[in-house]
Amino acid sequence: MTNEQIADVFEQLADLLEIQGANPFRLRAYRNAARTIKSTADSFAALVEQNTDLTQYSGIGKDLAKQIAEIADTGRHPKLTELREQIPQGVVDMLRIPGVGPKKVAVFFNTLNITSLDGLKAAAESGKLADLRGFGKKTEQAILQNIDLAAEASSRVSISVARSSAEAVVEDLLLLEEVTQASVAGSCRRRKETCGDLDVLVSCSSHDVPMDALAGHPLVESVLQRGDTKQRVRLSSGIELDMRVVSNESFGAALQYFTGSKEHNVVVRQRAKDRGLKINEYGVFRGKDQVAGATEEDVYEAVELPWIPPELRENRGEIEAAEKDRLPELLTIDQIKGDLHMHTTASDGAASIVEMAEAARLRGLEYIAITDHSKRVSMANGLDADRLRSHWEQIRKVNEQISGIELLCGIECDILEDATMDLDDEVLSEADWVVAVLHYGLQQPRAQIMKRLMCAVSNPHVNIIGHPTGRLVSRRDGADMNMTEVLKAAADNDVMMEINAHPKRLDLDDINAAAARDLGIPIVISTDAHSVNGFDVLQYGVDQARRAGLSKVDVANTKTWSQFRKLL
Ligand code: DGT
Ligand code: CA
Ligand code: CA
Repeated sequence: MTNEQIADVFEQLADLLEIQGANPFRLRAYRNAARTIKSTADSFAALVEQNTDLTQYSGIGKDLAKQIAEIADTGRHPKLTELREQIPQGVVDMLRIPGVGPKKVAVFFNTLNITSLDGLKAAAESGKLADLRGFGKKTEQAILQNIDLAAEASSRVSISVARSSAEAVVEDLLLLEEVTQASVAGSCRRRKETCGDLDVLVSCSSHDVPMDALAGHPLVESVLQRGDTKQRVRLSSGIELDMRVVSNESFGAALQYFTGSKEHNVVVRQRAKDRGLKINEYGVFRGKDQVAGATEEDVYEAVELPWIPPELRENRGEIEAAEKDRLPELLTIDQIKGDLHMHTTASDGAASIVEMAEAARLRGLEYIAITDHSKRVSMANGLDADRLRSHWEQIRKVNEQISGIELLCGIECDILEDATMDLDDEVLSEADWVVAVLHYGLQQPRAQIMKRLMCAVSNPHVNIIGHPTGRLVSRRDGADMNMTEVLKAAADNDVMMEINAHPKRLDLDDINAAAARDLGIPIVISTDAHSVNGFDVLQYGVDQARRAGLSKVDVANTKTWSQFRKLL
């Protein structure tokens, strides 16, 4: 169990208990514990294994320590299982509607007996919500606006949840003596930003061995279906997982087939047909003879193509590129040398400058930019010019004292609703690195959003636009903008574009990042870390860049410090 997974159990518990109207102190205890677990660098599962006293961590008492140990050992929490049986999934799904928390959900469930998103939509449409105490027309409208997005989201999970669960299952299957090969497949292997379900392939002489192991796996809540070669289970996180057992001779063909995408596979199958071959999940056949199928490489070779990285398999030009031997050499995570978007305790981060710098150095980074919030984000204790200057003073001091890593004095500066920058040019001109971002007024009309972005792009001190669209994956669409125009202006003004690596953002997305690359705009993949663990999300940004077909040369923070300094 990762810290994130353990924290997630407590967050779910708190939400469900709040829907039930539990004591606020209890809820707060669970939420505080979740926060502590998520922002601690040490693995709680490992601490449990070493019998470490967990009560030394803030917000964790004896009782919670016991619960953590149980979750780490079994992957389960009896109270959570009990609550899930009492509260319908449809009620839990309502929590995904932006602006709807457990308190509102409790009212829908307890007062109106609504148990599904459809039911909630109907109630909103007939004006029933506006009549509730503490609600109004405005809330009702907001719910109606966001409910479809929530309905879609409730059936898909973020790539971060998908990857950590699927990879944990595969790792454990590989420990079985009888299992010769195992791999993640499906959209998770293609690193899509969300996954509908997880797909896992195993090659094994016995079918019962991996199936029994999966059924008893700590992440698995229940077995939904068990056939001869396929088993479908539900994980405690709610997502479902398909495992298929195949033979070694078919492993490559099955991996190719179940990795998809369907669109990619349609073209591959047609190429097989054109060559008098037949391709399916068991292999590539000429008549009755199997000519390929043990590895993916030989499946592609049979249709006269080089192996194509899974992230590109969306039928978006990869087959043509492969045919001409022009597949990009995709970026890898070890090529990233700097991180240029992060927060400290000066605004809403959990760690100090030194702690962030040391954590970054430990991860092999050569340089970082500390980019706390500007004053408009008062909720996050954003900095005005005076505080910013003294913060930079601190950063310079740390930079002198610490070796092996360079610190840049940066700022995440808001682009205000009236199309001006939150901080004056004078102070921005003193920064090493300025990330300009939209946080507020994302609902403004396109013309105003464009005016704001143009203001930022044309400002001589702005280096990069951070999370350019402002979207939140499955939760909120980005601001209304003409991305092509924005990118052209960025290219003309030598402004870079960020891929924000946080799995909730992934902004730019794969398509826009490819468009930026095509215009020659340097891309920077940054974590937006708010704690030392925040650096962990880098992988998701790299995945998104790979889906965009980006190579090392396209990504500015692959440069070494001395090269990057020249770019600045
Ligand atoms: P998801 O789960 O919605 O995020 O997306 P995928 O791509 O993981 O889709 P899934 O789980 O339905 O199936 C996994 C892969 O198996 C899919 O990418 C391609 C292959 N596959 C599944 N069903 C079919 C089918 O009916 N025809 C073909 N050609 N391929 C299929
Ligand atoms: Ca899938
Ligand atoms: Ca599936």
